[in-house]
Amino acid sequence: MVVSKESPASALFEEGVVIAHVGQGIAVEHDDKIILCQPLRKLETVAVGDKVLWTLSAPGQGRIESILPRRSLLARPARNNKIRPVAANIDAVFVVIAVEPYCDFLLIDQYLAVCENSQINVALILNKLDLPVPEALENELRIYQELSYQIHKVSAKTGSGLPELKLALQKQTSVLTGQSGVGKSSITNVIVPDKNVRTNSISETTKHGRHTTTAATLYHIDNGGDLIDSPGVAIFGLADLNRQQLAQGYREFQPFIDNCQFNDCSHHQDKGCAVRAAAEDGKIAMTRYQRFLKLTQKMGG
Ligand SMILES: Nc1nc2c(ncn2[C@@H]2O[C@H](COP(=O)(O)OP(=O)(O)OP(=O)(O)O)[C@@H](O)[C@H]2O)c(=O)[nH]1
Ligand SMILES: [Mg+2]
Ligand SMILES: [Zn+2]
Repeated sequence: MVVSKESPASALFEEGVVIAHVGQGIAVEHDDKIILCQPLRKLETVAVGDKVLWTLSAPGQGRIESILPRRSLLARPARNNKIRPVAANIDAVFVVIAVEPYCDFLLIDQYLAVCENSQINVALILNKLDLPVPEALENELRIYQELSYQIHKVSAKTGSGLPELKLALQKQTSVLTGQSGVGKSSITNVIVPDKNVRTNSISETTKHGRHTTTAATLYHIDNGGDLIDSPGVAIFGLADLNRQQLAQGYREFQPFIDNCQFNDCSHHQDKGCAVRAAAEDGKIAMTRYQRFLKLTQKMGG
């Protein structure tokens, strides 16, 4: 509890954690209770995981007065070239992929590159192991394993692999991210059994998941960890990465980048590019290199 000198009318500042956006309001958790809060108008956008100071503005209603310093932040692009914070104080991102729907590796590489640049730990979760795993998927995943990305193989349906995953989630704040329908909420349901996370079946015809989770939500695990289940849209993107940072975000490029002939090498058709040479020599996986090129094009050349 902090006593404010400036606003005697609302002298009691309490600390809380933002656990979700609810309509126009923000759910803040304090002492096992959840208070619906409005942020002060001048405040920058509040993110799930933010630690905030709030005051009671009406019975059962609060006002967020300030956001405490963040130790990390995931953001996504918003209108007017702006960046919108989506999750704060994150220690680890777990990118969930599944046997189905078909894995979008461009999205995976994007998540990995962002985490490499934000000093946030990142690992993969392969879900739906109760279904047969196509060889092409196994082969692509092997590349990530060789790059020392940890892959947790689980089935939310049978529960296999989940006790091990729960251990990896302990004593830290983690985010589950990934395409719609891969099973983020289903995994959350098993790991946080007292939370009734809505799940929906994938539409049989399109194999596209419906966006069952509409807002990132923070849950507590009984082993001291916090888990944020996020919606199946890109909750963070290349928002504030430039081209150099994207290249650094491909961790296997790092030993080659300094050997490129030009400092501003785009690692594309440039003369003397060591990264491209490494991809052609098989020292860098061609699929990863090609996705890098695709992402740089997406960034505008
Ligand atoms: N066979 C199988 N199906 C699963 C498994 N885990 C989840 N599903 C199914 O996959 C579908 C999508 O699961 P969700 O947990 O809603 O997926 P999500 O990633 O949270 O999706 P969004 O909230 O839309 O991002 C549901 O029909 C689940 O029953 C699994 O381990 N095996
Ligand atoms: Mg979900
Ligand atoms: Zn180069």
